[in-house]
Amino acid sequence: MSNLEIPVGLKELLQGYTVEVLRRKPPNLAEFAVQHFTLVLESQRKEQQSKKPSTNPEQKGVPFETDSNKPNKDDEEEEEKDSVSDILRSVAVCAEAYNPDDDKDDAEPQVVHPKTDQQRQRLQDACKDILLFKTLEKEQFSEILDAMFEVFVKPQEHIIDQGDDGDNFYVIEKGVYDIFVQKGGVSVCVGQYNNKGSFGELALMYNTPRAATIIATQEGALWALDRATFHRLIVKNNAKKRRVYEAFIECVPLLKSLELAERMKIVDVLGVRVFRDGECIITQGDRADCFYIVESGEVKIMIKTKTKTGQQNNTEVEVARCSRSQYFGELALVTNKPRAASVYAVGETKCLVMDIQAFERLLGPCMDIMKRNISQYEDQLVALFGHSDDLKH
Ligand code: 1OR
Ligand code: 1OR
Repeated sequence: MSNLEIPVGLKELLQGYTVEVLRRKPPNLAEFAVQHFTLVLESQRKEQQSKKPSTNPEQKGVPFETDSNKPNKDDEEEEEKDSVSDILRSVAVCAEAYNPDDDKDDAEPQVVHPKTDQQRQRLQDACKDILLFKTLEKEQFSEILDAMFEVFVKPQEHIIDQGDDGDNFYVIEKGVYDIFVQKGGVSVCVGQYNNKGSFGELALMYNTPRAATIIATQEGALWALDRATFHRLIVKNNAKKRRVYEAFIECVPLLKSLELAERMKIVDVLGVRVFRDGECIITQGDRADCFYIVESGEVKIMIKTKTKTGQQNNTEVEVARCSRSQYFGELALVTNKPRAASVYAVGETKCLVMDIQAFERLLGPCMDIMKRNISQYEDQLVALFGHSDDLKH
């Protein structure tokens, strides 16, 4: 035993693994060991590789260089025009698109931006209704809060420019932000965020260029989440969400005409909210910002109408109910008017929720069906109350 030699580096290697285990508390130690040591090996190889003049061939999703796939001279000259970091970036971007379930992300170091209690409280308030965070486990949500950092913006500042690569996802703490989209070479304002909501998720989810330009109209405060953490936690969670909701979303009559890929994009941006029996989900007269699909339970639609002399009736009348796979909350979004009715949960009710920007972006193809149903509300209103002023405003 005395002549047993401990190989150089073994202690550090095992220590590194032990520290990561204690820090991350993985559920499966063997699986985590494979991930951890694969990363160690990769970084060792990268280190060796970076001493060579060629670009790094061992990035995620890139084949090893062999005699048969070595770049030819022309390619090499072309590549030299780009900086190594540009190439690595584009490699990472391509690879991400193919591998939402790749567990390598899990072993990436956790980003932590320390915050004061007051900052954390403000951050928590800003994030409490963010739909993309609604289906996360508590632990993942808390990791996201740790990773977010504060960004203060000035009037006219461009937070995002259409066509750029995506760096961060943003949650609004305060401020008003215009959304511009290029149409036929002209930049058109297609919407606005008013002191709440979030933006910048699309480029990070789908590895696409930024789809819109976002400009602050006044001084504002945002919380940003870096691309890697967004990928590690949100994109991963979305893969799970797709598995859970694929079958349900297929059964929603409103969405029948959409392609599978379009339905999956809806699932990606959906949040889930659970309401207690009797809880008010929508209040008549409020400004609208969301659209709902009932996943389980039931809701009742209640209306306070005006009398023929134009006075508001204070008693609410039940006019309809929606249950599993039916939708509500579209009317105000389509007509750009205040909510036409109040909506209450009947028993515990679970709804899938989509924000107005996603509604406009993704539900265009379903607009005809919604409009047809809206004209039925009007007929019903006339039948019940003798006029349809409350829907038309
Ligand atoms: P992103 O990472 O592409 C720009 O960066 C962000 O603007 C985008 O993520 C969304 O979060 C946000 N179409 C595309 N992106 C939009 C839109 C939008 N609205 C907000 N964003 N449309 C406007 C819907 C009101 C559709 C325009 C045709
Ligand atoms: P919203 O955004 O106005 C309230 O918020 C939601 O209630 C509304 O969208 C519809 O989705 C839903 N009249 C008005 N809103 C209705 C009605 C309705 N039914 C469901 N909603 N009528 C019932 C017709 C069967 C007509 C009233 C007599």
